[in-house]
Amino acid sequence: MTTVVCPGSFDPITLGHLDVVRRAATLFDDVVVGIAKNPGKSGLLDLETRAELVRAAVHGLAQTEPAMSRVRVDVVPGLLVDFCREIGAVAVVKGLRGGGDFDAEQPMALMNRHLSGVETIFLPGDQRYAHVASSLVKDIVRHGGPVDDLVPAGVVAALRTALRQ
Ligand code: COD
Repeated sequence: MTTVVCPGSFDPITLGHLDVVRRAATLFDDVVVGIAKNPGKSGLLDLETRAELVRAAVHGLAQTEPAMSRVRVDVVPGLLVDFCREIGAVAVVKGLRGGGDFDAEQPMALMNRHLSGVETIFLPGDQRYAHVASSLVKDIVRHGGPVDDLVPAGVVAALRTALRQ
């Protein structure tokens, strides 16, 4: 069995993230979505809410895509490579929307391999979601705009609740 981790802030999960997880699940028999805190970003949703939204999205897709029923969701408490070691993951899978994502991801990929030998596999993001980012989704919801076709069910309600608090 080959275990891989799809890590992210998922604040919140978008259809772009979900497409990467879905494609990872067709390539690997054990996929763990790792919900991590990015110290460079001020989070809106708490980690458990993010995890619940990802679980619901994965579960929803499992109705039509059997590979998704094997996907697990967990919170990454510290370094990503420590999490990978704990669960026996050999690689990290990340989506790239373009060159900007690659520039941000390459140093992390090299550092993670330096620290632990864990490799990073990049999947090109689907063009349908190349403009989709969690930060933009939050901004649109904050100003009352429509994002229902960019995120899985339940996300908009969770964002509205968090923004009211
Ligand atoms: N289409 C395709 N891919 C997408 C899309 C989209 N529309 N949106 C996002 N993605 C990809 C991103 O490029 C990224 O690869 C991944 O999905 C997650 O994105 P985010 O925005 O949810 O998460 P980030 O970028 O804030 O990443 C958070 C992490 C904490 C996972 C990341 O920063 C990381 O791996 N950190 C390593 C922490 C660590 O251990 N550091 C020390 C050694 S480097």
